[in-house]
Amino acid sequence: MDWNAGFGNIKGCHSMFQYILVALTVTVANAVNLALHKPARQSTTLDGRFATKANDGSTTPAIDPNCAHTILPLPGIPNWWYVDLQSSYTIISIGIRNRDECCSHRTSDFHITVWEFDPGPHIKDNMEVTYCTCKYYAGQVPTGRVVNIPCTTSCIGRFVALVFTKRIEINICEVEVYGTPAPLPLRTSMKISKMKNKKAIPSVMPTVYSIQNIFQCSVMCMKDDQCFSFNYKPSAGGNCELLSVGVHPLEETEASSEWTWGVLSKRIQDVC
Ligand SMILES: [Ca+2]
Repeated sequence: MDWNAGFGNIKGCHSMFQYILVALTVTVANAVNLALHKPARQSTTLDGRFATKANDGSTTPAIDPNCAHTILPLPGIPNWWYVDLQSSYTIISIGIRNRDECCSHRTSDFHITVWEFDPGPHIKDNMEVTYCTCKYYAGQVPTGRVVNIPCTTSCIGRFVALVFTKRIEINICEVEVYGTPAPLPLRTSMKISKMKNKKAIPSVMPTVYSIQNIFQCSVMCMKDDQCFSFNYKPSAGGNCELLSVGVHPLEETEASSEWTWGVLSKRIQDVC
């Protein structure tokens, strides 16, 4: 896993936090479906029911010729479907329609993830740090119906991937994606270094969050103008500690098999 590859181009004209606030105030009403007719891909394909059938604009809830269909995955390999929006957006919500004539239980229990970079055909191998989870949808999408799922985390990216947790074929009749254009590029970029098995020791109590993955911990740090580095461990509760400039000298670290220390080597700067 190339940590820096996942973060080297995180940029924004204003602070990312400002844009997130704006994005959250935008309603989906009259919004454009960003996924429509964009390139799509899925883990496997059964009988010509390609990934693009899930964003072809046909919302009829019958499998042919309207819906995408994969085969049963190998054990330990998730089934997935994703769309390339061909530009970066702050994702606000998605809509997903289930089939109605058979097997509707298959469209259930999936992560809606947003990626800055193409997750490629080996999503499982890229799922440690390089994406943002907009929402985990637990349960089944109602038979033949569409559900609109708002993101509970504001994610910026170009690729929206549904990653299913059950080992089962997936059928998706239509996916719609809504969002707002991502922040304009900055002239400066950010680099984050990751040091595994190490934890920075702050001189005062750090700001602590419970975060799903290390990517989100790093985003929290980027949103905080005072954050200089962060400690993260992959467990529940208080697993993301944000450390401010001046709180700790760089050499004050300790060895720890649980923690990873991430350091921002360059701050995002507003050039507008
Ligand atoms: Ca369709």
